[in-house]
Amino acid sequence: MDTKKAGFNSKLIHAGGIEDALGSAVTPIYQTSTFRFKDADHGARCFSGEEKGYIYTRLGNPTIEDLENTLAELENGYGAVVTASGMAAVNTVYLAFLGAGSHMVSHNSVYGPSRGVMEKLYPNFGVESTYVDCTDPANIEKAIRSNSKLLYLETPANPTMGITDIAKAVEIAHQHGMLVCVDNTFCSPYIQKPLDLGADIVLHSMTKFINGHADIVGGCVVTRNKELYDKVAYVMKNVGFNMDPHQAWLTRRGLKTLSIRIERAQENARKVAAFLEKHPKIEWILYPGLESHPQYELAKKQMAGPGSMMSFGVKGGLKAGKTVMDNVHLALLAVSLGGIETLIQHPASMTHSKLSKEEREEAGITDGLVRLSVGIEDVEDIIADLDHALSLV
Ligand code: LCS
Repeated sequence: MDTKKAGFNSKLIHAGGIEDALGSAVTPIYQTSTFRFKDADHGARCFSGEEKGYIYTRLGNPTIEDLENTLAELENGYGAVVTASGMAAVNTVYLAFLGAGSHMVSHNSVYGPSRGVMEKLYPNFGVESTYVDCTDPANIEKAIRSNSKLLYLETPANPTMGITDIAKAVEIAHQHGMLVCVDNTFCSPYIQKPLDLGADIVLHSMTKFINGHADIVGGCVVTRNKELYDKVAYVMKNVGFNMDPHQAWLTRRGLKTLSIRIERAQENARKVAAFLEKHPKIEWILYPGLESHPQYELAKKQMAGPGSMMSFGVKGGLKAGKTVMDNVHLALLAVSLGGIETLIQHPASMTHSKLSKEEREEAGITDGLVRLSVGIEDVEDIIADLDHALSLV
């Protein structure tokens, strides 16, 4: 079925465009490393690009392509590449668009390793970076230098839930000839479509909402046009960031239920956030669906819903937060997010522990911050679990 003009939910189920010869309802797992040519000339034509054909799984595979085609359609992009992890997607973008003498501007609170690798590894290759609070567009403008090539955003940011105005940031970056990449992991294309807001590149850790079942690690990069697609495809294929066909198949299966998973998790999250906001032992909470969120209006404008991620502080700081994390029973004390199960974790000692204390504090990742990814369980059970843990503080 041609799903180009179909609605989002129909795309989730039917997009991909790979049909197998036996008419299977679901694109099969082509668990093969290599593909047989009909004859030597056919092989040569496949390599020259004269004829479209599969050659070798790192360069292309029907199960992987089915997932890539679907992601490109969902994000309204030209094309997508999928990668072995979200970090492989992040590094695909860095390698494709940065090099010796170039400079990147980014938000100070992004996923820890996305910043860590840029500050630790990329200076070895002559790449510079500046991290500022991009929720204030004036800071982006101030950080731009004559050699700035890429504005790398993550919104809502992990784990501070800070929201950057994508359209405004794009306007500023494009005036300076920079490309804009948005890590859309916290939203998925069901909630936010950065390319529609003017961004050039969008990426995901598909480990999270896209797959949604906490059983694979994966990533993807989607681009606005062919020129950018060719650059990310070159890196993915030649650095060898490619995804395995079985992993791609599981991800494509998980993706089919994206809308209903997100709607349910979001409905639960609204209720959990309302519960936490009025709980006497909660000091503060940041959730884009609460009017108390500093960018509540922007979230309403830019996102189709507030999602299911939030962070909060318990009165009594880190010690009190640990009491909560150590006493939940339904929520898993585990990193990752965006799955069907509720997860709770402590960024300062876990996902963002490799940043310096100063970097964390400047970014708002305080020692007392607890991050919650609300799942699709019965909301009464999630609330009772948190209520019990909070009662022990
Ligand atoms: N981007 C964001 C926003 C992320 O949250 C993560 C992982 C990545 C990229 C990297 O993706 P991965 O390689 O893990 O698939 N975030 C994690 C987190 O917050 N807890 O555990 C992993």
